[in-house]
Amino acid sequence: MNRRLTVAQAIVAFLSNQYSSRDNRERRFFQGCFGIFGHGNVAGMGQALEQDRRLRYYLCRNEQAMVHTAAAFSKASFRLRTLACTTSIGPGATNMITGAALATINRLPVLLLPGDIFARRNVSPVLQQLESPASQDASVNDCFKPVSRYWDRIQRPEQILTALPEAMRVLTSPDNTGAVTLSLPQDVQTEGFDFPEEFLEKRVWTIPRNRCDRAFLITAAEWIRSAKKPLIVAGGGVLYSEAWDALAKFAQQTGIPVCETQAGKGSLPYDHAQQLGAIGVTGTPGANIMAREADLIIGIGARYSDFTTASKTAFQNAEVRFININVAEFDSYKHRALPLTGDARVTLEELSEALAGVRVNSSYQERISEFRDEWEKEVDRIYGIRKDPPITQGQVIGVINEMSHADDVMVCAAGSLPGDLHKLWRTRGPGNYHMEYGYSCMGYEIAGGLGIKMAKPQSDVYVMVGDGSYLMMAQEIVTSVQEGYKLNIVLLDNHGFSSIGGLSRGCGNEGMGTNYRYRQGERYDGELLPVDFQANAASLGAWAVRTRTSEELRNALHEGKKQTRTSVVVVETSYEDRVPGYESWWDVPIAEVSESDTVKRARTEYEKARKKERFLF
Ligand SMILES: Cc1ncc(C[n+]2csc(CCOP(=O)(O)OP(=O)(O)O)c2C)c(N)n1
Ligand SMILES: [Mg+2]
Repeated sequence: MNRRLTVAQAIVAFLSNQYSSRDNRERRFFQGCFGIFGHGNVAGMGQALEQDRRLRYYLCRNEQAMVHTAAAFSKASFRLRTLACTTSIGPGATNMITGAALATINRLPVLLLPGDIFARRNVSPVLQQLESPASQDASVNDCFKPVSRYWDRIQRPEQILTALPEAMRVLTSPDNTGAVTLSLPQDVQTEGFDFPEEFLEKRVWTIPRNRCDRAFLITAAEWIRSAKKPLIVAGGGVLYSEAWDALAKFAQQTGIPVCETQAGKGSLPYDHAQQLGAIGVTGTPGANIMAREADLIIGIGARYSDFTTASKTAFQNAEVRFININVAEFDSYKHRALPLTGDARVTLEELSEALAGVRVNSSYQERISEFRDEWEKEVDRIYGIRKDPPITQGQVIGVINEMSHADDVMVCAAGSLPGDLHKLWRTRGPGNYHMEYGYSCMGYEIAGGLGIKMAKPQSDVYVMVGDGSYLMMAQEIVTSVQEGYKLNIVLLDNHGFSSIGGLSRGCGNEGMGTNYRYRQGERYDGELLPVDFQANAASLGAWAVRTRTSEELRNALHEGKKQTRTSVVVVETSYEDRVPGYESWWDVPIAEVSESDTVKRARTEYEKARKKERFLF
């Protein structure tokens, strides 16, 4: 039996009937489809979504933002669900490229359906078409290729019969997932075809828990047994595999300490006895000192970005070896590791069994406890700093952390906040800490917060956003109000880019372009720009208030919590007061040639520090 549908109608029918399943829990894979319509999709995908309401349509304000929302939705769902995104051709399509890169880098499934130029070609060039004298087979949508894990252009209706299953395979693949882009020429979207009924029936994609090679597992157990100073680096894969209980058991049983990457934070609660906190550039002293000395690193679901490896200076023991547990073969081989290519949960369970009775010695455990105690005191100290307005960022983090519960979610992405939060946030449950730090994309915060709230409507979502990020992308407040997905947004106003200002000065420069001030001749040395964030947020439909002291902030947050619509609490924070770095380094190359003494000095320091970098090949 066939059903005559347009290509767009068949896509909507197909997507609404796809399910994922893991551990015998089944869920609809697509919660809905975001979209902004234009001539490139309104009569195709727009018509189909209007007619077939099984795939719920959501209107947003910006195409980049909707991809962030989809990525955050999938991250908060541990990659077991996502959202689709449809756009018009041209700028609507290319607006999604940043979102696609973010999703692919963070290994998060999102399905992108940009409109594309006519397959028929006779009316070219159409509005917004990129013309090429070299080929008629080129459009701006080709820009999605390097940032997509699967890319296709649908030139004939029957191509979706093979393209959509491929798209689903990649989206639900723990190893391969990321952005999937199906470019849909605007004429093809509307073409009718007799699609087989079976193609449109319910289909369940079972997400596997692959097991690693048996011999490698035995070797890994031997390596762990003989290690004197083992350390676990927990990455995002622990959370995506829902392996937190298996990790807690493994760490408890073996006594091996655990530190966490940005994506892996929350793998253990902050008060777990083996928890050393953040590792790397934005790490804690305990994690970084123990990483430096470790003779065995067990990386679990970690990509080893430069923030985690402190630009390859984190692991200084000449004898250090790596065991990498990772669903992706690509990651499991990093640092010449013994590759346990497989799912984090089952691999940890198997390792626990293989290591029954094996435990680190008691002096190693004491060291962990000492580092833990010292670090908790340091967090208390930073949370407890009392300063006249403008208050410190550490104080703000403390206030929000103390208010929030294990099921709530704190979301952030860029600026000076990620580093401070990585160190200071006391994570109480998996998913409680949601940091987008693969792409660290300014503008993810509010759009991402919306996706989290859609995935976890019962939880309070706290969006922490700098003034720079807010000015880049705040418009999805309107969408949150429209959809009744309430966000608790805290906007930290330090009048510019504190992070990059600090970095600029650290590189011997003067912080050009990092303050929001009036121009005075060649410099931005004038008065602060009078941006009224409270009025701005209120104008978008939010309940908004401005605060200065931490008491005012606390009261406003409680008041904001009572509101039914999205609240924005603006708090002025100090540009200068920063949480220090601990026992780490980040490679940001400094000018080798300069007339400035401060740059020259920074370069000398830089050359010295770089000597610690290792080639872990
Ligand atoms: C889209 C994007 N553009 C540029 C950057 C580089 N960048 C990182 S942090 C930052 C400034 C962030 O300012 P703000 O949100 O006010 O946070 P603050 O540094 O003041 O904490 C910039 C420009 C980025 N991460 N993302
Ligand atoms: Mg700022």
